[in-house]
Amino acid sequence: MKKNSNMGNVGLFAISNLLKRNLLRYVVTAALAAALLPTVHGALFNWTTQWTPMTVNGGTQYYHDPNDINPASVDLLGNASGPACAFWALHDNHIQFRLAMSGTSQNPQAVWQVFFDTDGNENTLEYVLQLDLKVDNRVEFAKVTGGPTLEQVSVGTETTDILWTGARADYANVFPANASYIDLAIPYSTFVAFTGTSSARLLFTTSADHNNINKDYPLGLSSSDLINAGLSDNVAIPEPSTGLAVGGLMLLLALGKKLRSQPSQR
Ligand SMILES: [Ca+2]
Ligand SMILES: [Ca+2]
Ligand SMILES: [Ca+2]
Repeated sequence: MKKNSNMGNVGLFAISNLLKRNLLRYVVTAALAAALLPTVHGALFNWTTQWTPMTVNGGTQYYHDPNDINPASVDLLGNASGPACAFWALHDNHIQFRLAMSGTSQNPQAVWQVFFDTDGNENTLEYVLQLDLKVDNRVEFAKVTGGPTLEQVSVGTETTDILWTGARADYANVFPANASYIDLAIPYSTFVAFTGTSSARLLFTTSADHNNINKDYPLGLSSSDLINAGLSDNVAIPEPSTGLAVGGLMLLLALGKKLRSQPSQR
């Protein structure tokens, strides 16, 4: 009996030490995660409050025709002398876009689109970031084919065409606080990984379908106009600061070294 009791004590001691070591690792890991993550408020990232207006023709604000599309929730706002209808920002490691509409909707069922010309051939669009509240209810980053007219643009819907998706609740703001804006975002690293660039000309539209453009066209254009007539000035999105990531990695290495240098209790 005594022998068994001793074996039991040894076993309990080993388990106790194992739990202590694992607990230390959990505490360190949790503290590291808390230190490295940006402050968030129930979301994966923060939205910017400092939007940069998109421009066209070397500095004119990017605009649409006002009050030319029904319903107002897909009618891009503005005119050549008015405020821009499209904005962008790089904030909290996410590329963010804002589209200004002429009205809101309680239950919108449409698609808001940001197209990208990334290869320099202005007769084609290569990618789209779109908020699809018509079919899939998510933010989608997809391959685009077709052209050179706007009505010939085709957004891929096959699994191989959809490069990335984000939940609507995380990556879109649909008429926040009942303001007539649609905001959508994609992680900077995701965009660069798929496109191989962070420099592009953009085209902003709305649609009743998730695989084409058939609602509002930019700059007073119509469906038979050319893609290149609707492209913004080139936007070169700067790389986000890597200071935090490098600092976090150094902290991680230092802690790992400290843990390894502790005498083993086995
Ligand atoms: Ca419009
Ligand atoms: Ca192109
Ligand atoms: Ca879709």
